Amino acid sequence: MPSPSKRLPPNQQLILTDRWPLVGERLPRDDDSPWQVSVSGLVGRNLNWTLEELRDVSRDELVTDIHCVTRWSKYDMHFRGVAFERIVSLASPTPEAKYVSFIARSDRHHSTSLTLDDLSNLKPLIAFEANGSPLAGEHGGPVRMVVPGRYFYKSVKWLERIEFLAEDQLGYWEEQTGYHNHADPWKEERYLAPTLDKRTAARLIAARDFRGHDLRSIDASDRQLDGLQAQRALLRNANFQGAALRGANFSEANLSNANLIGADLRDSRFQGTDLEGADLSGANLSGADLSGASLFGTSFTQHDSTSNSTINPAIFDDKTIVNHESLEALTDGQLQFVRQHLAP
Ligand SMILES: Nc1nc2c(c(=O)[nH]1)N[C@H]1C(S)=C(S)[C@@H](COP(=O)(O)O)O[C@H]1N2
Ligand SMILES: [Mo]
Repeated sequence: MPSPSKRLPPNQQLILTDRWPLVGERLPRDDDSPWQVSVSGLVGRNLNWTLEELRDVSRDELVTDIHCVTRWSKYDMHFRGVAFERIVSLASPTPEAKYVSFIARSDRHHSTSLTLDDLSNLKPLIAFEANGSPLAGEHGGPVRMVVPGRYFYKSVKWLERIEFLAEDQLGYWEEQTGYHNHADPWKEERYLAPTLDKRTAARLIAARDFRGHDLRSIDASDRQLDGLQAQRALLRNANFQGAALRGANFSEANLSNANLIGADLRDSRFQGTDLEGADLSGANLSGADLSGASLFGTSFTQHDSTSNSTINPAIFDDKTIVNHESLEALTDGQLQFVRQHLAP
């Protein structure tokens, strides 16, 4: 365990202790057949349990901190279930097995994978209980993976299948949204390198029209983009630091983990925008409309630990709109700041 001062990985924020945000799918597949958890692939023995049988394998405990890629963290979660290493012993993977894919009982057959080496170091748990109660359905109940030491997208909810493989099988988020396949929060392995080529990026920036485009990780820092049209654009991890974005329209866009530090966002629109993990420190939000925006892990100011004070605050005026419901998602420090500076 890292020392207390080093306990929070870089650029993460602590969520209030009584909160546990919901991320990704909300429910398992609607399916009447009995829930089974199977182990297959490159193993000496295929295994197949009912939930009761799996629960009876052991009652192991795991206390761990959760770190979501959208920048919220939660300390000291207590989980109970079956240690993954027991499954490895029971299934005896063959020497060719190098990867493990965890597949969910969900409509999109959600999955994620890890190397067998990482799994033996990280000691994950097949969890049935969290903090003394059965796992809530929305959090992956009756059974989910909990993988310590990786961003939480490596922990599949509603576990149904475990496959031992010779070649990697990229998971849902890794494939669809470009989340990093290694996902180490201490190395900030959030995203793979951008796939967008520089010429396309330059052309779209010149046209100031991003509508509906997939522009993940685009670098538009310090650009003149007043009046930008970016409705429904995919802008995860985009860099708009210091950009001029007066009157820009980001309605229904995805700006998860985007850098908007110091941007001029006067009279801009973020209606229904995903701003999870986005950094708006020092941005000018006078007249901006953030109604219906999702604000889990969003920052509006930075905290300087040396002077223990707030630095680089966002600017609000009496025309800035943020819904009460959206504020619920902020971390404590951010909430206090916004409450103090936003007109009631
Ligand atoms: N089946 C399934 N598992 C999933 C996801 C998902 O969308 N579907 N999202 C992942 C992500 S990104 C996170 S942060 C955690 C969220 O778990 P929680 O909703 O219990 O907080 O689940 C992970 N496991
Ligand atoms: Mo996540």
